[in-house]
This record gives sequence, structure tokens and C-alpha cells, in this order.
Amino acid sequence: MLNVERIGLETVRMRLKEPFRISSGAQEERRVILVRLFCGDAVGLGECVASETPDYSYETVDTAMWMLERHLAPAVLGLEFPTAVELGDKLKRAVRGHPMARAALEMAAWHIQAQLEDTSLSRLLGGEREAVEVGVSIGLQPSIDALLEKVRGYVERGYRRVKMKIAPGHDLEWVRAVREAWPELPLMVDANAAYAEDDIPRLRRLDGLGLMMIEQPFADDDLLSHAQLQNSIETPVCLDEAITSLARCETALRLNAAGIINIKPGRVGGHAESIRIHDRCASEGVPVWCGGMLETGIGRAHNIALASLPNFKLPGDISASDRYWERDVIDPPFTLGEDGTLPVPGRTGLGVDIDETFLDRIRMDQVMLELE
Ligand code: OSB
Ligand code: MG
Repeated sequence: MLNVERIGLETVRMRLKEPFRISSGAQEERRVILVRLFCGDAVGLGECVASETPDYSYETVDTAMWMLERHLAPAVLGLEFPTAVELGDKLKRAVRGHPMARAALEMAAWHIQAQLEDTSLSRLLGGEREAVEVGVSIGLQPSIDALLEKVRGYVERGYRRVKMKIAPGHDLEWVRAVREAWPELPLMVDANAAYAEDDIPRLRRLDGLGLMMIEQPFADDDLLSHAQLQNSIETPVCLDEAITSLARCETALRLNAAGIINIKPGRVGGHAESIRIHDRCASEGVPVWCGGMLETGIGRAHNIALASLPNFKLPGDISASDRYWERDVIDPPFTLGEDGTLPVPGRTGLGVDIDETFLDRIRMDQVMLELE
């Protein structure tokens, strides 16, 4: 039984090694909400992936903190749940929307359950792999030369799949330049919803550049334009922002709006909904892969466990700790293997050790919620 005794919420500030710019906004640092769920002797950890500004999604660090403190923690405090699934269901009934806030708590509950069952989070979720293939996501760059320099650096470090961000004015020529320099590189693009239906003729010109996929070219709620594009090109269209639940995924599949689905547990409310989407896509023969939100080692460990499930057939946006941070909140950090993979921790729970000394240094505030 998962007995929710106390919930700790804290925020820490982490400076990115370099700013990360996408078509919808830029980040130089992350203010990260960490959730600690206390159940007997076990502590479950979750990370909220919301960013400072509502550009990728409507959620922000502040809306997520508000939801967690005012609505989500109170919905589960003092209650017992058979498993993390029931806890997640309760959160979903308590709060419409706000999947990133819900996921932070739901994922901490899965971490608890893994400890109670003395198994790794990967095995608990249904994972089978011992290592996951990963890639790197490169933000919008000031010039084509700067972009080529970045790609070269990551390829030299051992990344075997590169995703480059695109936006109007930063697309065809930029992609062609990378493709010409690395004709065989597994390469994909991500527009973060920067295009509209009128841009379909331009986007069709990306077909023929041997891209693994074109991720989220249109608005999060514009499934029809994605279907129109997918029906007119060979390159798979991949949905990220658009997939906020299993129901939305089902609609996308019926419309043929995507050939590939990106799963970010934070975006869909946690691990349970991620697994449902994973299973549904598997039954349709649609591959999925695990996206990223510039997580610290805590969120990254959750993503790696999820990405060890069998239908995660394409490399994830799960890079090594040193792609993001001078110092990660876990010690040791995640490092890239020779074969372009990250290891799936096999120990009980998340399988990473938290650097509490470092957390104490970067913590901004913290509250402990419990019943009187
Ligand atoms: O669209 O996948 C995205 C980061 C923040 C917000 C949205 C996205 C991203 C990334 C980074 O692409 C992936 C990573 O964590 O390495
Ligand atoms: Mg994306």
C-alpha cells in the first residue's frame, strides 16, 4: 500500500551550460520543482518539467507549484493507494489539465512503488532493456556555421542521432547544410509548432533530405494540418506538443496525423498515461520515442526507465548529464556509453544517488505538506 504521509516540495535553480533556444522561446536556466513523497521509510522523487514561461505549454513553474500545493497534494495526503496508478487517477480527477504538475507527483509515487516492491523503476514500468539509445537535441543557432560546429562537437562526443530545431527562416538551407556535411547521420528536425497550414508546400521540400522525422511542425491543437502534411510526404511526421493524453493520441492515429509519437511523461501526466500511449502505439505498429525537457538527473532517471520499454524504438532526447549541466543533482552523473547509449539503472528504485549537498546549495525554497 502506498500511504501518503507527507509531501515535500522544493525548488532549485540550475544554470544550463548554454542557452537552449527553440521556436517558441529560450531557456538559460531552469527553476526546477522537486517532489518528495514520504511513505513509511521510502521517499519517492519526482521532477516537474514545466518551464519559467508558458511557451512550450501553458504550464509554468509557478502554475505547477500552485496546483501541487493547493490542489494536488491535498487530494492525496493522508490517503492510501494500492498502486501509483490509482494515485495518478485520483490526481486526474482532482485537477483538469496541468499534466506536468500531476506528473511530478505521479512519478514520485512510481518511485515509491518500486521501492516497496524491491524492484527497479524500469522493471516496474515494464522495461526490458539494459541500455537505451539516445540522441542530442540542438537548439536554434545564430548562423549555419555555428550549427555545423555544434553538430560536429556532439558527433565527436559519440551522439549517433541529432535533432535540430527549425523555424521559419531557419529551415531548408540549414537542414541541407547539415545533411551535406553528414550524409549518413540519423537526423531529424523539430519545429515546436512554428508553422501554419500555408507552410505545407515549404515543409514538403524537407522530404528527400533523408530525415528520420519532422517533429510538431504545427500548433498543438492542429491535428488536421499534421494529417495533411503526413498524407503528402514520405518522411514520418512526429507529434510532441499535440499528444497530451491517450485520447489525443487515439485521435491523431485515426487521422493519420503522425507516423511516430514522442512521449514525455511530464506532458501526459506521468508514467501510467505514458505506458497506455506506448501500448496503444505498439498495437498500431507506430514507434514511439522518449522526449526530453532539459531534465536534471532525477527526471532523466525517470525518462530512462520509461524508455527501456520495448516500443521505444527510436533514440530518445535523453543526453548525458554533461550536455546540460556543469554539475548534475545526481552523483555519479549519467555518461554516454561508447555505443551512443545511456545505461538503465538496475538497482531498486530510480537507481541514482542524489547529491544532497549540492541540492542544499542551489535550493531556493521548500515546504512540507502534511495533515494536521
Ligand atoms: O520540443 O522536444 C522539445 C526542450 C524543452 C522543451 C521542448 C523540447 C525540448 C528539447 C530538449 O528538444 C530535449 C532534451 O531534453 O534534451
Ligand atoms: Mg519537441
